[in-house]
This record gives sequence, structure tokens and C-alpha cells, in this order.
Amino acid sequence: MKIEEASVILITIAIVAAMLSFMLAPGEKQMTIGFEVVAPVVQAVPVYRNIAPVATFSVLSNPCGAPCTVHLNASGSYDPDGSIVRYEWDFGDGVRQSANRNWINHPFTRDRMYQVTLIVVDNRGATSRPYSQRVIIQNQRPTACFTYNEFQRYSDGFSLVELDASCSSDDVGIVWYSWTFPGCPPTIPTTKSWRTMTVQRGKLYYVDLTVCDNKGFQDTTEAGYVYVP
Ligand SMILES: [Ca+2]
Ligand SMILES: [Ca+2]
Repeated sequence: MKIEEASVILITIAIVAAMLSFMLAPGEKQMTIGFEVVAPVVQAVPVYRNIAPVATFSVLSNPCGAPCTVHLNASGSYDPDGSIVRYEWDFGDGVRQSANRNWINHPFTRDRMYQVTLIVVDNRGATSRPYSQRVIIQNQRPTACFTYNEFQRYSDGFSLVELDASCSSDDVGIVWYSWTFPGCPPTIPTTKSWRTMTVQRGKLYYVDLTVCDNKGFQDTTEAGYVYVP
């Protein structure tokens, strides 16, 4: 029975008792009916409402082609009234992983678009809404680049020059390098990123470099040259 209902019953009984007492004739045996209505004590009990956490993440080291390990940073996730204790990842490639740190690295093995989803769990067990983002794994074209420096100076006006292609880049890796010198067909592709050439000092040589990545994508420098004064 609720406190309000009990109070109403007690008050009703008190009123009926008062009426009975009033109706008794003088001289008759006095009947005393006493009631003590005690006000119910209502104690305030604080009720805590846990606010759900919010999930978010950013994608670093992307775009890249497979095989590619992507760094996912969830440090922007938060819990307004507590803390995040768990990060539940779904990488969209059939792999799910639970972590207690706010970042993760995941290797993707095929070129395609993946829908990556994160749910975070707070210190009182509440879960966030899922947060999703696309991760596109796609081969990136390599970039051909080279530098040169005079390696040895001869007395007959010629110099030995070292060509260095280590400034070339690719998302996965360059598998061969090929050089084109004036009046010559491209050199046989090699895995070496450097080679030498002999030049006459004061003469301009147009030299280009072609690089190729693991997917067969190529890039060639434009208007490359070597000049030793
Ligand atoms: Ca919370
Ligand atoms: Ca590539």
C-alpha cells in the first residue's frame, strides 16, 4: 500500500471517530478514541543516471594499397561523466577486436573499401552508438625522384657522378629502378636505387628515372638532368 493511501485511510478513521464521540449523549459512558497521525518520513535518495559515452576515430596512414597497416586513433572518444574502459572495433573485413587503449593498428590485406566501426564502453558498462568511417585501401602510384652529386673529379674535364633515387617513394615499396641517359634506351630495371655515370664538366645531360611499384604502377621523372660545373 502506498504512503498516500495509508494516510487517507488514517485520516478517514480519525474523522469517523470524532463523529462517534460527538454523537454520544451527555452522561453516557464517555468513549475516547485516540489516533495519532504520524506524517510519513520521506527520505530523498539520490538517483544517478549514467550518460553514455561517445565514439569517434580518425584514420591515419591512409590511403595506401594492400598490404597496408592502418593506424586508427580513437582518442577523440569521450564519456561525459566517467571514463572509457574498452574500445570495440569492427574492421569490416571480418575481423573484430577489443582493446583498452585509444588507438589500434590494423593490417588490411586486399585493395577495397572497408566500413570500420567503433563502439566504446564506459566505466559503468554503458555503450556508445556505433561510429563508422570508410577506409579505402587502394594502391597509390609511386613517385620517381633522384638527386646526384659529384663523386670523383678527373683531370681530363670529366667527373664521376653518383645518382641517388632514394627520394623516390611509394605506399608499399618500389621494386625496380630504370634510368634513361641521352641517346640510350632505358637501362635494365634493377632493385638498386643508385648508380654512377661519367659526365663532362660544364655539359648538361638529360637523365630520367622510371620507378615501378609492386602492383606494376610506374612513374618517370620529367626533365631530369645532371650538370656538373
Ligand atoms: Ca558514462
Ligand atoms: Ca604503390
